[in-house]
Amino acid sequence: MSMFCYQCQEAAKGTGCEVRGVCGKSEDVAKIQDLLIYTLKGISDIVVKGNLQATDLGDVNHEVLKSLFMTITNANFDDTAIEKEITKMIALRNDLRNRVNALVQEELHDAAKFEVSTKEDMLNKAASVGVLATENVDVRSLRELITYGIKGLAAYAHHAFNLGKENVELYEFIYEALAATLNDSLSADDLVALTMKTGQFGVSAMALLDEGNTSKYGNPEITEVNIGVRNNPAILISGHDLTDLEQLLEQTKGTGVDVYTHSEMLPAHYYPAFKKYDNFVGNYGNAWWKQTEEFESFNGPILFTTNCIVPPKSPEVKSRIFTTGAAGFPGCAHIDADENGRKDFSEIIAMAKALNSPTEIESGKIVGGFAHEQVFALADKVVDAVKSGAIKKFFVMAGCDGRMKSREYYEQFAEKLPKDTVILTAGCAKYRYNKLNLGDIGGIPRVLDAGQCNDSYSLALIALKLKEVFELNDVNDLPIAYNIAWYEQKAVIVLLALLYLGVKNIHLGPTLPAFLSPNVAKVLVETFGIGGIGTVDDDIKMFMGA
Ligand code: SF4
Ligand code: SF3
Repeated sequence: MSMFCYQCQEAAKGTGCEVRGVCGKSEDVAKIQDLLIYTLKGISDIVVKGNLQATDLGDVNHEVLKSLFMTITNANFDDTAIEKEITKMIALRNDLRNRVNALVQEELHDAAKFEVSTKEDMLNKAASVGVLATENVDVRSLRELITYGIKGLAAYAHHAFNLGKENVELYEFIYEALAATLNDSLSADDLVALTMKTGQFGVSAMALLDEGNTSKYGNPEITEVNIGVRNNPAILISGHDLTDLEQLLEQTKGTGVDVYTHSEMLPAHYYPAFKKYDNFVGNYGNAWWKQTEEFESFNGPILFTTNCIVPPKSPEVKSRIFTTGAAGFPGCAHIDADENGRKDFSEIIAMAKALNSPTEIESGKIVGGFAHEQVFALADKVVDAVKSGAIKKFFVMAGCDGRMKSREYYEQFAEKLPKDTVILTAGCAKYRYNKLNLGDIGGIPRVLDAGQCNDSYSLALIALKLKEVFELNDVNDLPIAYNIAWYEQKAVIVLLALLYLGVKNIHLGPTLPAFLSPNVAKVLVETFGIGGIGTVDDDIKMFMGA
């Protein structure tokens, strides 16, 4: 087998990509991503066995976050960039190894000691350290579930770090968890317990990012976002990093170049701090997987701050794509930060000026900004609507969108839900129904968008607030159903976070993860009532208790 990856919902045949990723990831990229993860596990082994303190590790902590982020689905396809990262992380790893005594050094795992110098070495080494290196399918399943949760957690911690927020306990946990995935003495029960702990730290990571975003940019507020276009040249910004957006807006203001958000950057419009930019004009397009055609008609340059990149088919579109941070694509210009974190986007701005303005593909507005503070401000209205029976049930439909036809389920589900229900959403899953005219209930829109996937944290806070208001002991007694769509590893950490918070009976679709072995899936079903999806009509009946 040339490669093996089953970390996302679109894994080939529902079991795993073995020749080339459905996402477009090549065999080489898949393998060296495996080797990068193995290197990070080696670093973690040294930190844990050597009892090193995360506070003393300096840059290692941030580089580990970035490396993990580079391996998230659709973040980085650039084998050269990943090779460089491996070389950098091996050097950092070796420095750490020299800080622990000889006895500890003797106990270290191969991941903490192997050496590679050429790409060929890397590919050879990668062949023996990937997912399938763990033979027991249940142990493999739990190790990967933890690793994918850690990838999602690291992505959120990386954004928080960019915003100047850190929590050393997150780093400590990342090392603990990654080192545990190398430890053959741990039982399946130990790994299940560690999975729950991953959810606990997932909550902390999302809380940290929420604090970073809201302390810097204010609390999201109800906002109408234009989905049409203006006649100025423009830049499209995609991904999840708000600090990149801020720098782009600062550098484009007064230049005559407009900025539009794409996919998961849409919720940036909800933050008060970005409303002062006259050139921040709207959102262009839909969820990530539609970018191939939408980037054609955008006409201007596109900046990816994170996932989800779809490999561009047209050389012309490719020449307009730029990446930054953990994102990367071979042949596309990558903009690095200087030592002060400043990124120079002048090349993108110059390109925008030389190109046509975007071609309009839609018009009108969408509404969002229902993060925790905004919903708390409406709490009386919401509580009254529940008490009077005007709102019968809330449906948390957060998560990711994807290209599988089976995801039409979510659009139909939203459309067919009874009119006395409200959808709470976050993440790019919303593009399946945020342009449908689902109306409102006494002024409360029937789709409340809290923001990006990480803002699922807001949805959890809203649930906890409602539990308090209704004086309930158990969050599961609320009239809230969970019908979540997943795709990549950030959705994995969101799921684990919800499980940690005690949420039961979450339905996950469009398919259950390929990385859940039958026994691990059984534990999740029996302990947490996790389920898949069926037909729209049957599921609505089931959720409404009919
Ligand atoms: Fe396949 Fe998903 Fe892995 Fe890409 S990320 S190789 S689509 S399982
Ligand atoms: Fe979407 Fe990639 Fe997951 Fe942040 S942009 S939710 S899939």
